[in-house]
Amino acid sequence: MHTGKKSRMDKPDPPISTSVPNGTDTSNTPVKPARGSNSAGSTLFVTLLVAGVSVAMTAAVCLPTISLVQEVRELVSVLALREGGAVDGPRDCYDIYLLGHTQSGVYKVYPQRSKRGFDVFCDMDDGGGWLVFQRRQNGTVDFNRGWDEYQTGFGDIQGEFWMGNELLHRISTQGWYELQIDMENFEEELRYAQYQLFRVEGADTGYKLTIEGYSGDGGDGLSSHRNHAFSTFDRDQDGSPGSCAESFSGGWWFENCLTSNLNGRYLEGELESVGHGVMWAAWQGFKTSLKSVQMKVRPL
Ligand SMILES: [Ca+2]
Repeated sequence: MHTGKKSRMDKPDPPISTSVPNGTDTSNTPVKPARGSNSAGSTLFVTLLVAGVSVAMTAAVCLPTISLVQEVRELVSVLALREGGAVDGPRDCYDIYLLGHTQSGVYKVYPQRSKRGFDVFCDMDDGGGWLVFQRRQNGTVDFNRGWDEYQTGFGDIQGEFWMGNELLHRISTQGWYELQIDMENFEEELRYAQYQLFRVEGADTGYKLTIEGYSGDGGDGLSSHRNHAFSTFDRDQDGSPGSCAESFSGGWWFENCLTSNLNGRYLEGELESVGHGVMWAAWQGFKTSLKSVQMKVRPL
């Protein structure tokens, strides 16, 4: 399933009315917060709601029906925000794709029905709807970072970046996600690796990796890292007596220690020592660093 569109079978299309992936953060919707206690605010609001509906019903006698429908929709939206309800925006890039956006770029998503939106990069090629959470392409961003930066993300979303483990966790656990890794070496050969199931567990597990079902032509460089927590030079949670992140640089789901490290140092081509560099041993062996990589997820 490397290419080709597909339908999202497991969930209905999101409503278009509240889905605005244009950089607008609906958490900033100018809804005046209730003052005083919540119950007082709710009571006042319900009173206003009843009064508003009564007025609207009266007005409906002489106003077009569509106005009444709009009024009710707005009231329901305000009620949802007031009461801490969810914003029914796009949860991932595939939702955005279903809304008709076919141009790759930065969009806002609301994973786990959060009220806050997050800017992510969507790859609308290759079948469309891919959410890119990692990219290497020229070595302009240093990937040898500590735990906190890998948790919250770093880099340039238009260039090289790591989206962040916490957001990756929230996105990958809101359903069933597949992973695809696109790779290129310095001979400009292209390969990919795809996994039918990919998820990153929560911070309490150390962002443990769940991964199953390899296919592709780049070889399986990740299954051996299955069930391992994420490690950085300042948080060793690997399967080695030493520290893999210290030895090989970057943050990764190190075991003892690695068959891949796509967050390794950006080196060019052949290496003098094994395991360093942007490495995917199943394709290029342990002594070759890749030219470009991107990692992306899409709901099954
Ligand atoms: Ca260790």
